[in-house]
Amino acid sequence: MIKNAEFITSVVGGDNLPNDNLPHILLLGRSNVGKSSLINALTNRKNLARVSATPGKTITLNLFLLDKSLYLVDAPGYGYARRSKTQTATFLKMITSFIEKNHNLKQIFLLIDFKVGPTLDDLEIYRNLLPLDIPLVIVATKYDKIPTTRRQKQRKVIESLYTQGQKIYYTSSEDKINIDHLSLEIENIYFKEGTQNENE
Ligand SMILES: Nc1nc2c(ncn2[C@@H]2O[C@H](COP(=O)(O)OP(=O)(O)OP(=O)(O)O)[C@@H](O)[C@H]2O)c(=O)[nH]1
Ligand SMILES: [Mg+2]
Repeated sequence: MIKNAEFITSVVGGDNLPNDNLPHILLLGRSNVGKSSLINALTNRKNLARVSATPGKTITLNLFLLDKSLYLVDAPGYGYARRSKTQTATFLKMITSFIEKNHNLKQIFLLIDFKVGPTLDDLEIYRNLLPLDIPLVIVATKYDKIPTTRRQKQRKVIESLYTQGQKIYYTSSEDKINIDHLSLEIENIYFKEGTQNENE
């Protein structure tokens, strides 16, 4: 379980990152998919991910330090960033710079809305992320929004679209479904990185 979480800083790309060499996980997903709620659920805090929310939605990446061991990075939703061409360009530049320059980026969590299913935007981002050499994990959010009897069918739809062997987690920040499993996925990265550092 994640015991401690704090907001550290906002960045607009791969520069000015903390120089502590700790691992990073980047959260990507459409606006409203539940990125901030997921951070709050994982860290067991009500408002952590809103600490840095700037009125007018400045486009930044927000770094949250978990257990002094790993950064969870909240990105603006790409639906929102697509409001104008300039914003799309700014968003893509920021994400590309962050991915290219951040040698501590160990994993990307790509969030999709379980009820809505993957949108064209989601699939386009997925295709762009695949060739990068960074492990990708799919997180299907708002699992509580579909009744139990219809979940299996929707899972099949999602699993048929993400065919490159990515792990898929089905989560609900509202009902705390599989939040513990996703926590373990994160803690495995602390563990791996910690072990690696000891051997260096
Ligand atoms: N039912 C349900 N609602 C959720 C869940 N997670 C998030 N929501 C709701 O979805 C809405 C958007 O959640 P946010 O966490 O703000 O989404 P976001 O991805 O951070 O959005 P942006 O910051 O705009 O990109 C809020 O009204 C949340 O309460 C969930 O697991 N279940
Ligand atoms: Mg948010």
